[in-house]
Amino acid sequence: MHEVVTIGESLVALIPDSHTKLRYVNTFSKVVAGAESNVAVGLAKLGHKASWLSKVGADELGHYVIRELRAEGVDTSAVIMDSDHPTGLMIKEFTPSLQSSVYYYRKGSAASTLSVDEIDWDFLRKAKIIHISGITPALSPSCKEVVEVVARFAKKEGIPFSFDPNIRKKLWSMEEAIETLTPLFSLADLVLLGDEEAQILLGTDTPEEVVSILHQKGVSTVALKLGEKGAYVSDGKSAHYIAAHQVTVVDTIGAGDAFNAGFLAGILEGKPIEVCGRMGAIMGALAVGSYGDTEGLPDRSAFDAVMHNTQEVQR
Ligand code: KDG
Repeated sequence: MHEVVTIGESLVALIPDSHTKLRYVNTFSKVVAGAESNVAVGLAKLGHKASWLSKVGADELGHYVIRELRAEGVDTSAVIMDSDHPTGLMIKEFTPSLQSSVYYYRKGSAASTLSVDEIDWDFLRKAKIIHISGITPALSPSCKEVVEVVARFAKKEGIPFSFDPNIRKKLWSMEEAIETLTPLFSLADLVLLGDEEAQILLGTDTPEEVVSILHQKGVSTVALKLGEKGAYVSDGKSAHYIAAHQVTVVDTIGAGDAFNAGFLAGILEGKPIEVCGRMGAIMGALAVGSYGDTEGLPDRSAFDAVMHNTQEVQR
């Protein structure tokens, strides 16, 4: 049994040990990255049953990804190992001012070859929520088809489909992203998006307008992530501004996925929408305090300590 199934590519990420151009870096650490597996890790750390469905290469990096995700408590039983394609790789770069960049080496990766006939529908049917980000359809035509077919399957089966557009400009053109991602809103029950993405896909980043447009498209629950300004969340009955939780920022990559994990944990626990928003904001803030995407995420007791000591979340 699983509560949330996420589908998307995980990569091995190399993190430089110094804040300079990659040409001058000699030492890297390796961690696992990937928007959907980040959400699964965040949920598992909070005590929820999260599964990650994907493909990795039948190579050392593929074994590493599976081993790490399992160690964090994520179910990887549906992951396919592919002998013909490699595990994807990305390298982060930090400028002296801590601005992060990402370089991808993922074209033709195992995950990008995932196709509809490889999906285990019985496995998906057991989910309480299916979560996918807009990175997955950007990977290849077959991945795009997987996302569209899974979203329609979720609707037919009455399984809430949670969608984060996660626009990655390095993976496709803006036109392709808009054309592919916008129709997915109408198939989603939960939409978790950033304000820049709202501007690109919906033509506005005004929180009340974003929420109203998405509710009109049939989305029941919306979380608009506003970065250092917090979030705006709505379930159609009430809407709330959620203040950001104060932290020292080291690397902002992964914050959105961490927010999603906290928010979805709140939904699974039947919490009021405002509390789901606070859970998301706390998880998002804790993710930016470390260089990897998920290393800063708390386990349940550490999370509860922050949640309960924080009467008013301030920045
Ligand atoms: O949200 C963080 C992700 O962007 C990162 O972990 C890598 O999934 C990734 C991607 O494709 O950019």
